[in-house]
Amino acid sequence: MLANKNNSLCLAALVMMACQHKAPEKPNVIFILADDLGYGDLGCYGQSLIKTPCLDQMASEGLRFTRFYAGSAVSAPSRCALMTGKHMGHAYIRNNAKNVFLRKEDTTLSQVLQQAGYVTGMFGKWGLGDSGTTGDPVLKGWNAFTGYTDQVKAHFYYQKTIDKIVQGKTCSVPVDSTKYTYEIEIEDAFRFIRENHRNPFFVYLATRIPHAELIVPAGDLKQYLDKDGHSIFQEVPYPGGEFKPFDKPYAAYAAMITKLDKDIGRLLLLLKELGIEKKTLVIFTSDNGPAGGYDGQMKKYFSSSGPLRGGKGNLYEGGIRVPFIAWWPGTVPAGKTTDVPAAFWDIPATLCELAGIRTTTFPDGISFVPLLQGREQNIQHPFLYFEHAVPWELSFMQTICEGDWKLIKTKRNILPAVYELFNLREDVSESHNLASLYPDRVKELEEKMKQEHQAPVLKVFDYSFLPDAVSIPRTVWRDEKGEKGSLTGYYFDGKNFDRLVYKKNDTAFHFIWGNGSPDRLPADGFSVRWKGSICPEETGTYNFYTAADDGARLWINGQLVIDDWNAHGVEVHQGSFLLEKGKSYPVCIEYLESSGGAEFGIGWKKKNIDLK
Ligand SMILES: [Ca+2]
Ligand SMILES: [Ca+2]
Ligand SMILES: [Ca+2]
Repeated sequence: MLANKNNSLCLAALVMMACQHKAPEKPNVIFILADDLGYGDLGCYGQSLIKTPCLDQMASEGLRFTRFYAGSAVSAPSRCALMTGKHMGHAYIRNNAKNVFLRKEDTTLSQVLQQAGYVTGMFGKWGLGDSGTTGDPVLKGWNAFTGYTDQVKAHFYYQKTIDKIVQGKTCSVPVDSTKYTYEIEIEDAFRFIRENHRNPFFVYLATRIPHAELIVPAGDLKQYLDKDGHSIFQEVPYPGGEFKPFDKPYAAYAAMITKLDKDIGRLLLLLKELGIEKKTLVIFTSDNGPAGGYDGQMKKYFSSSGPLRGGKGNLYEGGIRVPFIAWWPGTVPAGKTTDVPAAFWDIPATLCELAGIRTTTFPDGISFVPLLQGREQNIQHPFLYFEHAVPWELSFMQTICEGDWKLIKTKRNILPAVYELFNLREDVSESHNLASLYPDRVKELEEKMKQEHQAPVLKVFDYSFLPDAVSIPRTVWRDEKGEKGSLTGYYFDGKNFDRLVYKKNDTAFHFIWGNGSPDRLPADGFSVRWKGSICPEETGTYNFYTAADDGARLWINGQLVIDDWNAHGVEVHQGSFLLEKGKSYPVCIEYLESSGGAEFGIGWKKKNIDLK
């Protein structure tokens, strides 16, 4: 009897121990990704004009990161980093581009969580693959989806259809075109959480708010209007273009953020109502820096980048550093901040660790579970690497952040690369370039940049073709009169040298007019011709390069060396010519601006083998 009693006690103790040691329950995860919301757009990050009481409350109950980085400076690559756990030097998708989708071999966080028993739902903008492609949400680990697979379709809030997974297929289904489609996504997300709250679930709420189109339902706009219905902000009305004209875009932007804020407040209440708040990690962040409204200027008005320089589309801190709040009552410490640097490619590693999944799928990431559990983050990235191109200006930016130091290398068309070195601790707004003071540090960081950058699989993301040409020194130019140091320029109204407006000598040939134009010429439809001769100081075959938006032509000694007389965004063209030292060769350079942006540059690079 006694022995038996002891045995049963032992058994009870063993059962209890077994219970204590069983794997921790898989937490639910709700990952909220705002679109183009800046580092300074939330009250808890210093915003004073836009109201975000619920997110501020969430931050006071959770952990606020002050050095969290998005995957990239624009949507698609940032989301690719988030889903595939790869930084921009390794990622498959490295920029916004048409018809580029995740491939079969690009395993996503959602696929891994789904395989581990999570029910997965995505609501909002996907942007990594349309229906029927290899990046289709159905193939990428989603049980449920309501939103838009296509990034451009996702710009519009009033539409006739929305994309959904219906019976295992992603299809476009009709919706009430008077309904703000963001609300449909939110309703479906809430429904999904209610229906699945007993399972471990993963919700990716990729809200399209506050990305353009800047429009909200009247009821939401009202709080930013005065009693006469005027915006309380100094508005810059939008005349129309991609979207309908609108006189209150600033109020709309603020109202979109406050609307999102309110829904997040409701979401946290829902978790409490369902009794799952202690087993649900909620993260709020944004996919890249602020776009700054239709004119790009609105971010100044709202200080959407906070103290940071730049915004969407560049690699200054304002383009990539984003708000990041983690909330999980009882697990994530309340009311704390951390300045440990982390980035989107750490998310898969982190969520997999929380879910008890061991995987080698996401090697670029480091789990920040210790931070979420209020512990010391002992393993940190030695540095973070980013790259981003702006195709229409042929510019390619790379950056590496190592501790307090940040190096940015910018290559633009045929110009030599520009290096900027900042100390983020002393100069968070990146206003003092220290590159010339610390050449060794620049070299060392550039070496690391090279190692992190793998050649992209897709040509559209490859900028290695940009030549390292140098400006042609003015000492080789002779004007039409044979005077050293310049060429004679003729500036014409019209695309085909129609009407000479004036003549002036130029000494350098890199012009970025943008939407402007040279003095007294129209913004669109002008042409320039430079004449004179070139008198090289060394004999050799020279590669000449033009970078022009739109066209350019180069003649040397009556021979057409570069022939690019077409209307297009900026393109680099090249041609070579053998020049002998001391000889003088007649030169004619022509430039054409048709419409849109305007820029022109010419450079050269001497070939290694000289023909003496
Ligand atoms: Ca975005
Ligand atoms: Ca123009
Ligand atoms: Ca143009």
